[in-house]
Amino acid sequence: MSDGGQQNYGPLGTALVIIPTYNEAENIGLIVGRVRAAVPEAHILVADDNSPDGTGKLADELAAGDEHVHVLHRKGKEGLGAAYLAGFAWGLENGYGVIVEMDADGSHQPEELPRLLTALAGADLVLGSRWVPGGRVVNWPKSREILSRGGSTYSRLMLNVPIRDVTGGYRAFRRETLEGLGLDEVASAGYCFQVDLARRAVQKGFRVVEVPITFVEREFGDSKMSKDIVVEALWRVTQWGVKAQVAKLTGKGSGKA
Ligand SMILES: Nc1nc2c(ncn2[C@@H]2O[C@H](COP(=O)(O)OP(=O)(O)O)[C@@H](O)[C@H]2O)c(=O)[nH]1
Ligand SMILES: [Mg+2]
Repeated sequence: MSDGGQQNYGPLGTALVIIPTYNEAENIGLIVGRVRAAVPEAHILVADDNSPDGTGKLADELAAGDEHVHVLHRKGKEGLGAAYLAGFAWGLENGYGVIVEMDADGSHQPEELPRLLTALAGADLVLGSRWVPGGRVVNWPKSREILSRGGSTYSRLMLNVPIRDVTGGYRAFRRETLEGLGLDEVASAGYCFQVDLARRAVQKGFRVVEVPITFVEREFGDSKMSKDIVVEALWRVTQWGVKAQVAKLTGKGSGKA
């Protein structure tokens, strides 16, 4: 990496903000500009799944004019999890010390990133959290809040992880944390990708800290959340939870699902 070295957030190294995109043409310029302004020393990797609306091309144009912006072009829509895994591999290969997950649609406010990065000084994984005191959601219908809160509570109880917002996708990892999670075994694609990473971090003994965020529902473009993604998440969380319970009861294994 040619341009590392500037560090405003302690000795952890340069941060890479990974932004997965699928049809985010209206958002990509805005979000990249906001990240660049909020955390000027960080780099950005847009992980685009060949968006039909030309998001990848717009990202290329941003990258051409700014050496802090990079683009990973993927061949087609494979889900958020697969895009992140490819982005993590790219970030680790290129020597970044901190890797951040952030949505493209403005729900995760770049202006809050300095707080997440500061918290990483005393943690291995920082979760931007809607459901701890001080956290909140703006412009969500009540039904969506109930689904999200319910999903987090269900996951917390099923998996026995002491995290209030297990499904959130605004996160900062130390590189060593990602290296220690066993990413090769992660198969989850949708929301349960985030649950999977969080439960792995807890199981491996990493220090996981939740920092309150204000999550703002997107103004532009459409959500890619689908019923399939929710069903996948519930099903996998249930499987992991049951496996862990069985292992505990029979005294077999370490309780890892
Ligand atoms: N590369 C890639 N990005 C995706 C995919 N699905 C969703 N995203 C991105 O993941 C982020 C979160 O998705 P979003 O639709 O906002 O989900 P929601 O916030 O749960 O409604 C956005 O930046 C999306 O563009 C995908 O299949 N591939
Ligand atoms: Mg969104």
